[in-house]
Amino acid sequence: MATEKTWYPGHIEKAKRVIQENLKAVQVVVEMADARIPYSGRAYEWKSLFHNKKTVILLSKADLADPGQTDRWISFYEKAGMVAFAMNLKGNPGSIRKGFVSKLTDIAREDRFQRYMIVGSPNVGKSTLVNVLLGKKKVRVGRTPGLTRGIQWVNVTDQLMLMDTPGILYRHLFSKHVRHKLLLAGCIKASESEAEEALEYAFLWLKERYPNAYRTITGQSAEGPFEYEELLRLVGLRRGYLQKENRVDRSKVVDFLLASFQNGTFGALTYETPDSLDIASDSG
Ligand SMILES: Nc1nc2c(ncn2[C@@H]2O[C@H](COP(=O)(O)OP(=O)(O)O)[C@@H](O)[C@H]2O)c(=O)[nH]1
Ligand SMILES: [Mg+2]
Repeated sequence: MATEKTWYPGHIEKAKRVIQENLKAVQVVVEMADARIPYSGRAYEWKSLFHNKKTVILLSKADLADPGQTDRWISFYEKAGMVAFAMNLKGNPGSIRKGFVSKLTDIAREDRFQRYMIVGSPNVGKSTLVNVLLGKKKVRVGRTPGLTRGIQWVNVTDQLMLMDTPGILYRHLFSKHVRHKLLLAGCIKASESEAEEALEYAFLWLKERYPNAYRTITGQSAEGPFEYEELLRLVGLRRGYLQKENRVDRSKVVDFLLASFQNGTFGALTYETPDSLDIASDSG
């Protein structure tokens, strides 16, 4: 696959191995997924990696996701018998700490020493969470997917320890739609052509699910025909991304649009809903 190198750096395989080796040292695995892609964000072997462990789903970046859909996803996971909750990790540190500890202590209550492993795809917010819980900047946080290289243990309190881990993904992300969603959430990098496919996917999704956002971004009505090329041109003209002879600078438009989706500039949007899910094609 042409893009494999960009989204499967060699250290992911090692990360999975180290995670498995350390699983016995924790009582609970906290699986983090971006609230904008609560299912596709778990594009790794969660069944085989964590099947014997208590697993909690933490939907991060809740501030960037559609709150109604976040509630639906929490019910989706709760119906599957899991503890699930959502957080804006850029919010008030005090309430994040309180919320996290109250969710988790219920589960590990029996144990005097609580040890949690924080896992998830690259860029989902694992280090951010650990930093907030620590209350001091001790773990590196960055925009570049894959910044956390090694496993690190941190003591939150005398009784509570966390393990921050590097991001994991399937080696082969067979589903194009899953790759598109991971890209829109900033969990993987991709070639420009794949970025364009993801944008086309995003526009179609918005047209159907978020007509107001679609209209604001493209200047087009959601009832009208869908012309991807025309949308790029219109966004380029509106942003003034022009080259010689007033031709639209396509790669600038693509970069702008992708970054805007990733950063949540276009508003609180969720890229998949429990009812939209094609679960059969989503495993890798
Ligand atoms: N808006 C928003 N940004 C977040 C949230 N959590 C993390 N981020 C940002 O996402 C990026 C990746 O975070 P990081 O903790 O390094 O991800 P990691 O690769 O999973 O360790 C950083 O720019 C964070 O500031 C959140 O809840 N909301
Ligand atoms: Mg990290």
